[in-house]
Amino acid sequence: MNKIFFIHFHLILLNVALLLPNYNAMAEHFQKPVTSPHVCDFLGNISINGLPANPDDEIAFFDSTGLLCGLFIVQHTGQYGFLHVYGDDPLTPIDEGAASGEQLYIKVWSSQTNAEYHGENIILVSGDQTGSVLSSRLPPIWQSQVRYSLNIYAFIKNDINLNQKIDLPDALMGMQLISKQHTCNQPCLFAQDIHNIIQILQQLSQ
Ligand SMILES: [Ca+2]
Ligand SMILES: [Ca+2]
Repeated sequence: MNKIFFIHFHLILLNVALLLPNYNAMAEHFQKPVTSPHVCDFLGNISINGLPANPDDEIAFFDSTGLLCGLFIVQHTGQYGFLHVYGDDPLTPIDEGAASGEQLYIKVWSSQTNAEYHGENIILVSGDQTGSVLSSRLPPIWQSQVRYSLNIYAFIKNDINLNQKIDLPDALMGMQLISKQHTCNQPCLFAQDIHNIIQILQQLSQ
């Protein structure tokens, strides 16, 4: 076998690998979506509990009926995409995914903690428009053959100190944040009440 054929064969394998969706390798948490010829793409930053998401963390997109129609396994820390979100193919009897203009929902899974984030534990921020990639609408919607930039922040709601559990230090930090934001002229009963509650929480958390 000559060298040129060997290199050519490997280039073909590489091209095939690049064409395949990246979840063929190893989705551990979410199921793989059914593919269709109609695709809307998303990309952007992804963080979990204030830190960039790790390789093997998973992002899933759902249509408004709860059908999983997009999946991406993080490869580069803190980034995702292009994530293909599949649309329904009207020529097939099954429902493959979203319709034009349909709202999309997102879930995130941490491979390190095995925790799933969704609903009010996800904050979405439109990314910048660059070239053919548009800044995503909020909430995100599905449009065929459009690429959107969308940053995803997954976190545990009320975990104010970002230590992945909700306990007294979170309540204490929350009250301290309120007291810093609140200003009023003396005498101020509200500020005194806040101060007293902070003292109680400090004693309880010791
Ligand atoms: Ca269909
Ligand atoms: Ca906490």
